[in-house]
Amino acid sequence: MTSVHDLTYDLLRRHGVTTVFGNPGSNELPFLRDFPPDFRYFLGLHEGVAVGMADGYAQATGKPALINLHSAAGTGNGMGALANAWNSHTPLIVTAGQQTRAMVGVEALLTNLDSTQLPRPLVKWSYEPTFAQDVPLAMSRALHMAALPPSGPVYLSVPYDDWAAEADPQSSALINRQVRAIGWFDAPSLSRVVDRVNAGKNPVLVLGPEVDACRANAHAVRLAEKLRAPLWAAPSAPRCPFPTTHPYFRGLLPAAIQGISAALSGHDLIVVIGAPVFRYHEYEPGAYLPEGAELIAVTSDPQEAARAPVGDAIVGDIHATLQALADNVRQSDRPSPTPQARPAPAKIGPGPLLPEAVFDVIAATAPSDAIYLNESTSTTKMMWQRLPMQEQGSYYFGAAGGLGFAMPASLGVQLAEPSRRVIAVIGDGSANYSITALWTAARYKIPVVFLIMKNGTYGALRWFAQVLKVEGVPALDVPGIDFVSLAKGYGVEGVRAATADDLKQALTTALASQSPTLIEVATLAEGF
Ligand code: TZD
Ligand code: CA
Repeated sequence: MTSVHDLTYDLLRRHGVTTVFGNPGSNELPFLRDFPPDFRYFLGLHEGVAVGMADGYAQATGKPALINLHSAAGTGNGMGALANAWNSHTPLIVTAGQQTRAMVGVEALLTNLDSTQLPRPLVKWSYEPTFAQDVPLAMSRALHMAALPPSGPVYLSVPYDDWAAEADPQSSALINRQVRAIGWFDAPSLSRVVDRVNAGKNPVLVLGPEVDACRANAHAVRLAEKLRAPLWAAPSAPRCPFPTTHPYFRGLLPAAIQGISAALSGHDLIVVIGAPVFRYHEYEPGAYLPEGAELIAVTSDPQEAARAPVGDAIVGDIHATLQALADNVRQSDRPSPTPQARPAPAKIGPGPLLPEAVFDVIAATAPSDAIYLNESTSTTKMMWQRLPMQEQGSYYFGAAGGLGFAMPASLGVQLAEPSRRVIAVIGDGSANYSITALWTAARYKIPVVFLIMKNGTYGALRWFAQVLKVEGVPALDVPGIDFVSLAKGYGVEGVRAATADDLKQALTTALASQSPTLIEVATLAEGF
């Protein structure tokens, strides 16, 4: 006989899903029994770390990743990280062990009450099989649902006695099933878009994370160059869709209604690809678009298309759309957009470094294909200005703004990209939400460089308090955290850098190492 357990592992294997991220409890032990040698398990000491790692891994591989959490409490601990995964369309299969079927009714300890409701609304689909033989079908459906566009997290709760049950022999047919979404343009739809783009007198492109996620960055460059259109990264972009060193690149759009229309003013056509219109943050009421501008958006997500307050939208495959546009738009003879001035090197005085100076040191020291994770919340704009990000998959940021993403996600990205170096730039506030990721980095020797920007405060909140004109808010400072000691406690090499030279030296050593390193650098909290 074949057990539900063995058939499910065969199914996962066939989908190439042989990496499990998790934190186990008693309900999960029957799933993890006789863990096959061709599978690997990465233990997160907190579920936010397990989900964040899987998020980074799935985004960097472009494939679904499997997570195994402990019942309701484990799911709850992972929910903050799930908010980020939901917003970045990350294909994740979150599984959780349910109490054994015979004891769910009496609500024995570790019963996941209303299990399918718990992770909503941060999953596309949520399910608990009604009998053991339904588990392989449920897992098959979860794998397909997570990956189909718009991709995203799904949830599967499995009573622990199901794994030992005998599988329905017909379930083996699931193993070879393929389910694919294919996206292309029919000729009339394509020529309608191409005609509109060609008709633009002064178009501008706004590119979002989906461009990077579907590896269409090179088509984006081709499109921009054919149109001779300047180009912005979408507001709050959690990935970098375009080489930041390209002369047409303008930067990261501000995340405010008024700020966006100001930045895009003068353009008669705004073409948004792979982003919602728009992911705003601070509220600056005003016109959604500059005077006289039209907008066309392309997204894989019907919700994003439907909720945009202005413009037309196409729901489709981002890679196919960018390729078709780049192939079919007319080569413009407009003058090329003038390159933006590079920021001047930051001043270096005595005492703590300006954060700009930290980025200058990183830019001068890191390899050109380095991958950056950002969770230094008050320095995002200068990071985009100062760090060269040229290759696909060079930048990741928690897509819901939920802190605790970057430390674990950097581990997942590094596992997916062993030949590139991963540098996670993290604020001294943000570093605490998933600090136990340090242990996982040490345990599995994942050579991420954690660079902690220590300004002693929740800088972004101080800035926001100014925006909102609120005073007297308690709890905005986080002084006195010794990250070098924390690193050592979790088994990671920790160093303190006080000057730009120290930092360069520490970063050079860290990048030459095969093990993780944490570098703590004191920075100035400017303007707040
Ligand atoms: N909790 C969670 C899970 N996510 C959040 N985004 C916040 C709280 C609120 N928050 C922000 O949005 S930014 C921020 C907080 C607490 C300050 C982060 O401070 P930092 O970085 O030290 O990491 P800066 O550069 O000093 O802002
Ligand atoms: Ca800080």
